[in-house]
Amino acid sequence: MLGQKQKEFGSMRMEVISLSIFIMAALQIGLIHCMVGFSTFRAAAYSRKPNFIIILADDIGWGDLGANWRPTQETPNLDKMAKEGIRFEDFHAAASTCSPSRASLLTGRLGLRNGVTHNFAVSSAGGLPLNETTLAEALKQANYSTAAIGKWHLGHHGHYHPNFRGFDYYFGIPYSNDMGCTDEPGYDLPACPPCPTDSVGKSCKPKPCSTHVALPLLENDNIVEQPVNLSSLTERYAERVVRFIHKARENPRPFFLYFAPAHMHVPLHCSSRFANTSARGPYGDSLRELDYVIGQILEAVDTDRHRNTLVWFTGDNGPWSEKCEFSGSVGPFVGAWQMQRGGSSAKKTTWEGGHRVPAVAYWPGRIPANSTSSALLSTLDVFSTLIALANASLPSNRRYDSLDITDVMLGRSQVGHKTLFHPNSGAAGQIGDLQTIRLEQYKAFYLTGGAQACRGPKGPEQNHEPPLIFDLSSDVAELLPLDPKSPEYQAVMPQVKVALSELLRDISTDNTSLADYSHDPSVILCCQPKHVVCRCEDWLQGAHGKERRV
Ligand SMILES: *[C@@H]1O[C@H](CO)[C@@H](O)[C@H](O)[C@H]1NC(C)=O
Ligand SMILES: *[C@@H]1O[C@H](CO)[C@@H](O)[C@H](O)[C@H]1NC(C)=O
Ligand SMILES: *[C@@H]1O[C@H](CO)[C@@H](O)[C@H](O)[C@H]1NC(C)=O
Ligand SMILES: *[C@@H]1O[C@H](CO)[C@@H](O)[C@H](O)[C@H]1NC(C)=O
Ligand SMILES: *[C@@H]1O[C@H](CO)[C@@H](O)[C@H](O)[C@H]1NC(C)=O
Ligand SMILES: *[C@@H]1O[C@H](CO)[C@@H](O)[C@H](O)[C@H]1NC(C)=O
Ligand SMILES: *[C@@H]1O[C@H](CO)[C@@H](O)[C@H](O)[C@H]1NC(C)=O
Ligand SMILES: [Ca+2]
Repeated sequence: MLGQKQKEFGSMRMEVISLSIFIMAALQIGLIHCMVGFSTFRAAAYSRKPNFIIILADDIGWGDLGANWRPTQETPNLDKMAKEGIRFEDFHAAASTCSPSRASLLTGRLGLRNGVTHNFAVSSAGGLPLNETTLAEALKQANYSTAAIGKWHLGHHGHYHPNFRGFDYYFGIPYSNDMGCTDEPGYDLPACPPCPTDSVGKSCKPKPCSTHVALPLLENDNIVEQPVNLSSLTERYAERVVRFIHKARENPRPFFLYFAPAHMHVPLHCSSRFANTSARGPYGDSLRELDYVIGQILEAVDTDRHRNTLVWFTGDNGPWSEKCEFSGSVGPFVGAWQMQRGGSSAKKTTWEGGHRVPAVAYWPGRIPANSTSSALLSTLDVFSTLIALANASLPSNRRYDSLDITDVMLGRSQVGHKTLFHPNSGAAGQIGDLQTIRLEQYKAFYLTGGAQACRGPKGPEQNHEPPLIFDLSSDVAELLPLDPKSPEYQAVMPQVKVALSELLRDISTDNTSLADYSHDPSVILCCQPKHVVCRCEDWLQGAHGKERRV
């Protein structure tokens, strides 16, 4: 489908491979020539730029991290990571749903700037706009070797594929794991029927399963499995993650690994090893599996005696509470004002449960152990922080919403954002709009409602003029808004207004992008168009590696 572009990409890969062979050869010659200088070479290798591993879980709740929330017991490795690193308490996803949150993490810009305001579909022709520069592109410019393993969800057609967005290597499901049928239905509600095996007939219909096409697994631009076997997916992700870390370390270049597992998005899955091991049911089993992979990553990182790898774990948005017991825990951030009126206060919404996510950074020797920061931070900050640590440079013809938080991470500062803007992400109102504003400990809502609760209604859409303002320092549950007549409200309200109008003015004079959200059935990833849901496992097994190109 890519035609000429695909060929270009193929030859580009060849160049990368031959370049690394050249570097390896040069290094060996160098070593032979100056055996005496071996320790100098070691010192040079040590002083090189840091490696980065960003782990982005899907739909995980703030309360799913044991170090955040006592009742949770499924995350011993993440808790250890927190104990030996830093835990960010007031850390927020840049949006409350998948594509916009991921786009902001990788560009350091809000959806109103980068154009990604809602999710892409299996038939989306577009993706993250091509003139947006990704973190991977910027790091690649600074000599990093790069890989994305796991969920992408920023466009899969043509040049929107991760291999064209700065990632040398890609392995994963190009969107959410509920965007296609599979054979071993997970714990989705209701459980989706398996993909049909007959090549003719109907794809299975029952809602909410979107099962018109089987879920594909990609390795670079090949479909290597369709439908993907979700039971063994995590094992394969872990194996590739660990292999990438070990291989990249042999390389003189530093590396950037973006690992976005399917956990904790429904359908929940785990290998038989974790099935029925948690008192919390399927969600807990799956959380334990995620934590196990984190353990494997830490182990791989810890074998590097130079300890030059920053591992940063966080989530893309809060729990999808309409999935009931198959969704995560918001901890104390229950969004009580909304709950009392019906409707969800988690994923898709701008209540804390929608965007406050667990966040832990680990870098022994650099990050002080067992530290906690209560600075106001965002997944937007991953961008500027990594760029700064890599001494990489950025296009200057656009503005960013990202903060370099190196000093906070290294325990030298407690200063984060003064304001954060939480975009509408599929709940009430115009998608992408900024109608919830965080200012220091205060949070103002101009609009509430619009997301569905577990077995319940959607929250009624309600405009607030003047806005509801909560003081999170005394009301994390967002229960009681300040009295508009109170001096506190009167003092905060004008600041909120100014902050919002300044940001909107800044965006209106920035170079912004528009994403193409059009649909085109021909872009649907399908390894066997003659099959009703594109099942092709038999064909692949017989094909001796002749995988189907996307
Ligand atoms: C990248 O590596 C090449 C060769 O290894 C070197 O010449 C170049 O200076 C490096 N660039 C940066 C930005 O470090
Ligand atoms: C999926 O993977 C699991 C675990 O490796 C295996 O037991 C099962 O047979 C696989 N299913 C299919 C359809 O290949
Ligand atoms: C887990 O429990 C369920 C329900 O009791 C059962 O159907 C399933 O076989 C169990 N799985 C394993 C791997 O023990
Ligand atoms: C970590 O910090 C907490 C509170 O800040 C303290 O209670 C605990 O003992 C510390 N643990 C270690 C291993 O230092
Ligand atoms: C960072 O990059 C600038 C400009 O490219 C260079 O002058 C400077 O020496 C670099 N600093 C480090 C620590 O590599
Ligand atoms: C927008 O892009 C143009 C062309 O690259 C540039 O001259 C201008 O300074 C940019 N504007 C901003 C706000 O960066
Ligand atoms: C991206 O391209 C579009 C259309 O060509 C332009 O309007 C927009 O300003 C560009 N964005 C950036 C960040 O340069
Ligand atoms: Ca998500």
